[in-house]
Amino acid sequence: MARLDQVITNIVDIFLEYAEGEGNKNQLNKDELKKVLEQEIQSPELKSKINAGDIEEAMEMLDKNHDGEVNFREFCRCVCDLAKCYYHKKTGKGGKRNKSKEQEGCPED
Ligand SMILES: [Ca+2]
Ligand SMILES: [Ca+2]
Repeated sequence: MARLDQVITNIVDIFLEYAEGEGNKNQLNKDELKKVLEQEIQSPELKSKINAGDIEEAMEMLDKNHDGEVNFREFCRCVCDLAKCYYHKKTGKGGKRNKSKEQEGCPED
């Protein structure tokens, strides 16, 4: 499978795998979200962007329509935001490293 094929199917498969754990099978509740963040994100750089240790905060950040769970659309946005953060880190484009103000959706440490 080509790399983008892989990325796309992975995003969908990971979401579905965790979402069908309990409750609504098309949404991640707090426990499910915590598991995804803990198990599917290992890179410290990305982990620092979304803290599974404070799941209340992570949920608030991701749950754009405020229904208490993360749907696929919200999950995609999260993955996309992480990709953008990684891109900025790698290229130095976008977020300024020594800027005191936090970048929207991509806080710089
Ligand atoms: Ca669920
Ligand atoms: Ca939601």
